[in-house]
Amino acid sequence: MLYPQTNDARLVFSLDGVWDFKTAGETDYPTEWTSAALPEPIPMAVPGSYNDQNDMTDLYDVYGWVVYQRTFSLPERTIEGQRVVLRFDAATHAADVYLNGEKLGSHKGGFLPFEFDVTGKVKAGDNLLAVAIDNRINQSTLPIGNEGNVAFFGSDNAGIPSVEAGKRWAKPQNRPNFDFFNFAGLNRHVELYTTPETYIADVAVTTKSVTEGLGEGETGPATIGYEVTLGGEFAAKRDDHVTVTIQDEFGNTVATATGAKGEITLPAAHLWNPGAAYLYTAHVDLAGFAESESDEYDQTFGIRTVEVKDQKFLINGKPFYFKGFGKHEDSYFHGRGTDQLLNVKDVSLIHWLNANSFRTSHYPYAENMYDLCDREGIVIIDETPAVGMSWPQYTNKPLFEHHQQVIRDMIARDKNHPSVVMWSLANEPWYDQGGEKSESALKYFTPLYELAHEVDPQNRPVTIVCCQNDYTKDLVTRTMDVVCLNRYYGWYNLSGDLDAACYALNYELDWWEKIGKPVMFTEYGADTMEGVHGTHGKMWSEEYQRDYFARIDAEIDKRPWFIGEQLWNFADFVTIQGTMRVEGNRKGILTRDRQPKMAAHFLRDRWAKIPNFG
Ligand code: BDP
Repeated sequence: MLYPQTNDARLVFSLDGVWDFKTAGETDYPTEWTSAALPEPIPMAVPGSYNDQNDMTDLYDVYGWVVYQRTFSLPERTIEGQRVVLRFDAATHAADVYLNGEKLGSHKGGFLPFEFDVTGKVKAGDNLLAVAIDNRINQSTLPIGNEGNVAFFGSDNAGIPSVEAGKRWAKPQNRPNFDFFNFAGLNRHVELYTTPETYIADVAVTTKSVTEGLGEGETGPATIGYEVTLGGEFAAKRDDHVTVTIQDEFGNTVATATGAKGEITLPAAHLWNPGAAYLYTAHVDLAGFAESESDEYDQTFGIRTVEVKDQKFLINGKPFYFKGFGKHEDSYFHGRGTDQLLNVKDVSLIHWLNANSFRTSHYPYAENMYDLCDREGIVIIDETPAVGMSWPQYTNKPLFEHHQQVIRDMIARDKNHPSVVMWSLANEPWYDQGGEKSESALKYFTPLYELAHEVDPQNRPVTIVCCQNDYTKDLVTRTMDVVCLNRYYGWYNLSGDLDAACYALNYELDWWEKIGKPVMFTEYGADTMEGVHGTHGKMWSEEYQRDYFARIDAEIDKRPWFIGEQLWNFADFVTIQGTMRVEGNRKGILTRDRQPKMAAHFLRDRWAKIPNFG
């Protein structure tokens, strides 16, 4: 699905702004709210999570449905004879969409785009758009929610003997099987856009070969492949009406090809490299017999290869070392709402820290962050929202099918980003129980691993991020292209004892060495309250976090097949309330308002000395 774009053939209308909003029921919403103005609505900014936008009601406590509404009008001349599409960059977690009282459809999953063809349904003049959104998560959604009275930190009924069997005193609430707060709503942009009736539906660009070993600023021959998919009535007959023009960073044409599919060799190509991005544009033209059949689209791309070989992660044939973190889309007031200013700020901090990469823990992020990373030479591990899984979900067929869909949609959306170098199928599925339980996880994830390889035109490496576990019984992690470890030796395990933590880590790493795959950290860290200090750096102090990274990092430095360190977390973030967290997860090396803790300075110095390649 192409990101909407305005050009000679297309027009985008933003539907961002202040919408009307109302909380509805736990399991439903009044149907009249979808066809007439909402009674006594409150204002709600889009994009943005609704949870932190109003102080008269506790929107952190919403469980179930809410309804968003707005009106908009379009000049007739802009939509006449055009295909008109209504697009949501995301709606978290499930949505029913109504235009002028008619239900357009539903979508499940809170982190990927979906759209509806509204040609003939959208009118010139006033239109009423209503979106009902459900924030409930359960055993068949991604991410996973617990049902019943199982809480992530703390519980409700447990341990209260006077509670009658089956009776719940606690109010119904989401019980995420993960710690980040379940921010919901229209977190991302909403747009209407037009295309001609016969249109460019998709563009995929791949790198076939590059000149390996090029230094920064050097050029050499490279071959790229492209495939354009057309949509609309005449799509089948128009493949030979497609022209692709490749433009360099300055907009100069460097090559042209005709036909919907082909290969192009550039004699002097600049490669996209971490820390040294170079972006080309594939300008795709569809020439029709009539204006309604003529379309165009600009797809940016980078020329680079990615491959796992001999326990190394190769970008353009050179061994890459990941320096960075897992992040969250999380900020004051916006919740998980798209915030370009914050993205720009975070990217500047990534540069300041001398980091080169991050993981989109624990869901695909808004597209504009990937665009920024393409441009800034930052490497991304792109993760699905499959967080909190465990047995018996590995035998849940509807969940498996949803997981397949999410993988397809994520790769379809992000396939052209040079910043994306690896797919993560899931975060910390619990699968080290042994026997039939471990086997069922292997049966569940093997086809997903194969699917990711199959649907990615660039065939990037595929991984799964595994939790602190009995690695000898974990059958899945070792089958991935890269072994990604979330490890908390010295925090959740062997808490406060860094000598023991280093010993246990080495013990485990000796085991992984025999597996023969490249290994990296995708999480390790320690909760740290800014301003807490101590001469001997005890847990929660800024000294402890710094010493923790210094000690653990010294151990991984001894292992040449250790291909990267992505710590947990870039910044503090909000979690569900509970007994384990004070104002959220404090493992950030930055505070939630992006100020550095002591460890950030240590890592900045460390990462300055570790090159991207080597
Ligand atoms: C890991 C999870 C991550 C948590 C982290 C923690 O992958 O989402 O925030 O632990 O507890 O298990 O800090």
